[in-house]
Amino acid sequence: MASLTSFTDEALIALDTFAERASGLFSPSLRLGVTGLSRAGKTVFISSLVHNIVHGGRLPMFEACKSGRIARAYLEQQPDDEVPRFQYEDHVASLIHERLWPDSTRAISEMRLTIEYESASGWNRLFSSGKLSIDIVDYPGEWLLDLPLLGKSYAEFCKDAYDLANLPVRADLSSEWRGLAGIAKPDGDADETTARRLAESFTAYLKACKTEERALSTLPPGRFLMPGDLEGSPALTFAPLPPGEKGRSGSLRAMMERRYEAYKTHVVKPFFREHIARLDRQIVLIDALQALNAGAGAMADLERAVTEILACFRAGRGSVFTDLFARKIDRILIAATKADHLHHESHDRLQAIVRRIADRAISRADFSGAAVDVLAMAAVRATREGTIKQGRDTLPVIIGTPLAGEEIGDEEFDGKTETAVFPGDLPSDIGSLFDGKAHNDAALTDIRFVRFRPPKLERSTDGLTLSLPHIRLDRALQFLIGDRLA
Ligand SMILES: Nc1nc2c(ncn2[C@@H]2O[C@H](COP(=O)(O)OP(=O)(O)OP(=O)(O)O)[C@@H](O)[C@H]2O)c(=O)[nH]1
Ligand SMILES: [Mg+2]
Repeated sequence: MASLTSFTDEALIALDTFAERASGLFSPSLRLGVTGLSRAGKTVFISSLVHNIVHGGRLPMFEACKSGRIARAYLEQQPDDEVPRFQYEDHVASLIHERLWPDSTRAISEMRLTIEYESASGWNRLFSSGKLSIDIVDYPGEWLLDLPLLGKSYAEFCKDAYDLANLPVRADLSSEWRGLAGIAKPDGDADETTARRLAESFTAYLKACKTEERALSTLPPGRFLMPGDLEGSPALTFAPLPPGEKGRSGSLRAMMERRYEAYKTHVVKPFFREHIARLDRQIVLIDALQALNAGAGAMADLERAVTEILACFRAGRGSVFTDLFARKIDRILIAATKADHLHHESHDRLQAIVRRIADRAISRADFSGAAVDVLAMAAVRATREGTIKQGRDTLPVIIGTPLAGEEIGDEEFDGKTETAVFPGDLPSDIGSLFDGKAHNDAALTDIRFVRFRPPKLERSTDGLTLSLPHIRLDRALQFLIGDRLA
């Protein structure tokens, strides 16, 4: 991979990191990266994490909480004034009171959660402040897709885009854009109308790849799917051209290349520098169920996206910035999200699938020096478990309220009725999901995948609403921050 950033970026990041470490001596803080492609469950994870810590949720595997050492947890003013605050209260209100999931995140936001605790050991009590601030940033998952672009020239971007567009799972969706690009004249004079048409057509192709039926993941540039404040901006008016020689000055290819480079410099690098390079710990959320449901092409594409993105966290060794950065993220948790869609008997298999996706990513990137763990979890548990009798068999089922419009077979749900669903099993031989022999358009498992509404919360005897139920959020917290509260 080409060098990630220029010297100026390296110096800036080194300076930032140094300043933060120095200030961290006085008031300990930890930047937790919640990484995940769009719809992986970042916003729900952040909301549930804060709600459970602030409201003393059931977190038996989170040691500080279990042993009653957390005195107080609250939201505080965040460190970066220029970043909007994460709308925690709104997200929790809609999850709990309206039983609605948050909308797709359209812009960046940040929040600081401060935990006051009592150290477990007398020694630590003497030297620690008994206070830890956790800074968390939420952003549209699409933007992560841009990080790998930092290491790619325009020529490499074009080649990769064409290689992907020709895959069986994409060829029909990309044909219109490839047709347009095929008749454009890369060496002809730069022309704004052609550039705009190509960018629009390429964007339409990326959007089509993202629909539920295809559920593809490797879809850069991320701002084409989620422009944020760049909506309609000329910074997004470029597209890949058929691979070829470098364009002469003034040509369409030269203009596209210039805009691609400007996109990296003015859009991608600042995001990387300000939000990604400063992380101390990271949880990577992976929604494998969506891809499994869509087929082998979607699984391969998910693995590709995760591998490329994780490589950015450990790329280009040997520079001032990467050496600093590489030492910084010391714990990475890879989490299979939405495990509440499966009966707990399948959780181990879901975990194994995500471990397999991550194993490949980790073996290609260099994660030495960081502790890595893998976990199947649900930040918000929307279902409970039960059994139903069918003839002489007893089937494990999950019970929840499917979202309005969800279907199983001929049945369409109304969003109000609680239903028992037999979710089906994940295969015991997960190798078959990755060996590429399965058909692209065939689902890989017989899981019955429906989305559920957030759960109806129980009330305690004194009428208080209990905190959001989850699966293994406590284990995730113990791994991510447990040692900092020891
Ligand atoms: N059942 C269940 N569904 C979940 C859970 N977490 C997320 N979901 C579902 O996944 C969808 C996406 O979750 P978000 O938290 O909005 O995902 P995100 O990663 O923030 O997505 P972007 O903002 O688009 O990047 C939600 O609307 C829910 O349908 C969970 O723990 N359990
Ligand atoms: Mg979100």
